[in-house]
Amino acid sequence: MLGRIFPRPTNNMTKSTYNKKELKSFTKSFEKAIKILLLGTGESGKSTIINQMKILHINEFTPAERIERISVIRQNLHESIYEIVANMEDLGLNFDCQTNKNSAQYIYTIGKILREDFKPEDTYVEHIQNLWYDRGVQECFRRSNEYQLNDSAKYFIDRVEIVSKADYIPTTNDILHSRKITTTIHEVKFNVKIPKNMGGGLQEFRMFDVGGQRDQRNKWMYVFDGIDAVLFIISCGDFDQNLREDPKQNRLNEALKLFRGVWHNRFLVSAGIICFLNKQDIMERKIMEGKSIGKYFPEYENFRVSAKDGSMFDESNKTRCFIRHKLLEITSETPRPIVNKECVRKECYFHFTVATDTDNIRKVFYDVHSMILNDILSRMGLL
Ligand SMILES: Nc1nc2c(ncn2[C@@H]2O[C@H](COP(=O)(O)OP(=O)(O)OP(=O)(O)O)[C@@H](O)[C@H]2O)c(=O)[nH]1
Ligand SMILES: [Mg+2]
Repeated sequence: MLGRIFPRPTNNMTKSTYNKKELKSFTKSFEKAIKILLLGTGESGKSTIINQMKILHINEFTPAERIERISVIRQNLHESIYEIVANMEDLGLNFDCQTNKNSAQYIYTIGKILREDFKPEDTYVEHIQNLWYDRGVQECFRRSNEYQLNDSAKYFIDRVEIVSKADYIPTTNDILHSRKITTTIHEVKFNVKIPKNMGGGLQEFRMFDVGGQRDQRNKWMYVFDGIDAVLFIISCGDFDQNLREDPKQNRLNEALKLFRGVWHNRFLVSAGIICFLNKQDIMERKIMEGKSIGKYFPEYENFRVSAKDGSMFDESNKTRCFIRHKLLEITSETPRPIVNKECVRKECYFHFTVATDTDNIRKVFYDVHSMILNDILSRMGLL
């Protein structure tokens, strides 16, 4: 049961009192929007999901919105190469040659934050390309879990020539890969069609995006009221990284702790919980590179994948099942006593996602929406 994922029926109808016509008018009567709150640690992918909702259910980005993103993207790109070269020495790495060392010096001289009026020129592009082909820099990039680097570093450095053009306009994919920390509460509203066999019409959604870093979480409670479902986003690619805000704390561990807090939160007890196990692409890439979650979670070695969940010998499959298992352990913990027993949460729904992939999110959101509709119908006794 999803908790209060749909508003409760307000009349006393029972199964025998419904017919198709009534169902249609009843579904139409759900004009109250479904309120979904996105929660999760910093950089888990919440704002990227909001961007996907814009693409799928509102409209693509307007020319003005694209232009507005240029400076964010250029800053993302610059900060990425800056962080990589700044960490070379700490990791005991050397540049291939003096020319590349000079390129690093050029980047340092600009500084970490680009000036507002910064215009990338050909020399800027050349220096970044020199650095990107450097074997020491590549090794430093490969070891980026040892310091803080944007997940889209490679995406933008690979595109340095395009991004630096004077007439550059970000593509939809560029916007999905860009990173801008959330520090306020954002709301998006959109309508989704209800299938004809479920009564037809339109369902309004209201989605709330909040900042996930530690110092942003005190704002969360201002949006808890009236929330029908929480979409908890957890980054599976985080298993070998530490927090930006606390470099001693493993990011995945932080996400699990945060999930426990949300699951048991008494102000959210009547909200349904849906969990996106995000950044499957990054998790898979890391495993291909020979990294293992077992180094950070020793219990992984003894973890067994059940037959229905696929191969035990596919490390990516085992890793994602292990992370889901850690979340399931939390959902099966004894709940704190709650006054209204009807509100005790029973289940959490899991989806493996890549938030930057529109096709993946289209499919997952379709499943989430169908599940919500089925939930309301079964609560009405119609399924
Ligand atoms: N490769 C890949 N990158 C992703 C995925 N999801 C998000 N990202 C990237 O991760 C970065 C952070 O994503 P955001 O959506 O800004 O994260 P957030 O949860 O809103 O972070 P806060 O606002 O700090 O709470 C962005 O550069 C995204 O493009 C994914 O599934 N795969
Ligand atoms: Mg955000």
